[in-house]
Amino acid sequence: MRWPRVGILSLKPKRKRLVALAALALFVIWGGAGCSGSHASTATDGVTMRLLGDNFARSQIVVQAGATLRLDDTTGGYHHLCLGRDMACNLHAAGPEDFQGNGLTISNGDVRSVVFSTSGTYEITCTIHPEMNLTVIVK
Ligand SMILES: [Cu+2]
Repeated sequence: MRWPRVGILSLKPKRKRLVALAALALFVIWGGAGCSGSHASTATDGVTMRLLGDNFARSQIVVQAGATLRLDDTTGGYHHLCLGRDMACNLHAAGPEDFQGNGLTISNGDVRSVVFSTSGTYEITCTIHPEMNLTVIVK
């Protein structure tokens, strides 16, 4: 009967430390989220690309480096966008974090903002719609 008591007693300081660590982690996460939210809302300049049901409104768009590209899907459809070409995500391509890897999804009615911070030419594709290729030229 002594074994469990000793075990519980010896765990108590560790649990206190765990609770303190969890509280600290929550504080850091909330602080970070508040920061990124305020940064995102200040980036208001940029250009808009309209999304249609199964394509981009245009196949090419020019953006200034550091400016925001607004993806306006208010009269569009459901899309899955990533860096790549012809429905295939290029998992190693450089570009805005939102489009990297498997990219992002956007639904009819949504407007998403993506910042292109580095000049260059970026290919964006939709993994759902075969015609959906966009070239973003960042100057
Ligand atoms: Cu699409």
